[in-house]
Amino acid sequence: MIAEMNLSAKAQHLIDLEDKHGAHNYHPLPVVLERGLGVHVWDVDGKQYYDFLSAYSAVNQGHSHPKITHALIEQAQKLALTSRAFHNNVLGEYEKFVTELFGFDKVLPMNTGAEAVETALKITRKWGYEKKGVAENSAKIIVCEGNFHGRTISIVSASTDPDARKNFGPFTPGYLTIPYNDITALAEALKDNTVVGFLVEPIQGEAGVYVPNDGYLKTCAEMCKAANVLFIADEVQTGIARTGKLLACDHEEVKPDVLILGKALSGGMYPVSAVLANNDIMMCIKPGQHGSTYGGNPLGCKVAITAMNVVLDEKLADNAQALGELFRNELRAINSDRITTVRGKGLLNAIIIKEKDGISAWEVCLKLAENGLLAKPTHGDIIRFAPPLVITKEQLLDCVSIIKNTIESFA
Ligand code: IF1
Repeated sequence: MIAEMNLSAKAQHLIDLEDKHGAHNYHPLPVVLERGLGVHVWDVDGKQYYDFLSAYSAVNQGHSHPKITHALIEQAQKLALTSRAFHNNVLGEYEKFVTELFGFDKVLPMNTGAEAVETALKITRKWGYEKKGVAENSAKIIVCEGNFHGRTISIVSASTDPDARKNFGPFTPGYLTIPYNDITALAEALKDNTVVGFLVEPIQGEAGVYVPNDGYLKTCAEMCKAANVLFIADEVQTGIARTGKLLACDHEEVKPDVLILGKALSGGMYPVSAVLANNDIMMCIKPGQHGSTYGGNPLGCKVAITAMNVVLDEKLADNAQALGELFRNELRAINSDRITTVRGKGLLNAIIIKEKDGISAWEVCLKLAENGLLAKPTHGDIIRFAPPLVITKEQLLDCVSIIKNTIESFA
């Protein structure tokens, strides 16, 4: 069993600094990165790795993409932040671009994924009172077991993960929790006419890349429509080409009423998130009722336009679709009883590692790092594999051999 990696004094010093001065709200792999380019990152000792986490799918366009980096620098030298107390000359251009790209009347710009989810919850409640006519303070939003939507109080109030919730109460009321991938449970929950929205991840990321049955999203969306309930898709992780289409909902030709985007919307360069909806929903929000100091700032807007153009120009959705198929087929061909499951869509994938002889997913990830590939274990036995979407076939096959050799090295 490998308990520790051999760390240089420099790396150890930097880890010690974090340990001493930073909150212990994470348990990272013992790797200290200082540079990234495309699918690669380098640690402080110059060792090169393939990045198979992509900052939890924020870096779909690859690290330090030259076009996005250039846009950031150029705009930063011109105008970074105005607040929304004044107009700026990039916001309108961005809003036109992003609404046309995703096919909605309006966008509400925020910064982080959690903020965008909060925003979607607020818009949905307001719509529920002002358009659906639900009695004040009684609106409910349906969420799924095993969800991950962020870390704010109102979002962890919708979580079923004990770590996310324990001792963070009292919680925000107004949620109904149903099992994921369960149409019958949704039908039952929709009978409550105080329900105003159904918030769902097209693939549950944090739960371990849990892909629902084909047709699940489409059926959910139709049922919501029939019940006059907003279908809210959290595509913070699944969106922006990650699963082989621009949006994971596109696989089933589903158009959400409320779309939540974040992460790769800005190519990992700067926090940009967004909520998109049509006028009948979005226009429920009036001046002074919601906002954010940084939301819609010219720097973020310019970066997001550029990052999205990279996704389109470099056909990253098609690449994710094709290489995702190849990747899962190659992983399934690895002949080892340590891998019990391979699943995913596009380049959002996970394997389940059966613990054997004291070797669990954590030890496998340490060995993968040693062999030049970074991935993070989750839930004890799952490893998520989500490389930047700019990865080539040749690079992907190289990564498959690293994974294969690593697994086989445990015998
Ligand atoms: C962390 C997982 C990924 C998200 C969805 C909203 C947010 C997220 C569907 C909030 C964030 C993260 C955050 C990251 C770990 C992570 C994650 F492991 F939890 F599942 F991506 F795989 N909706 N996902 O997945 O966005 O506020 O963070 O910008 O370190 O907590 P945020």
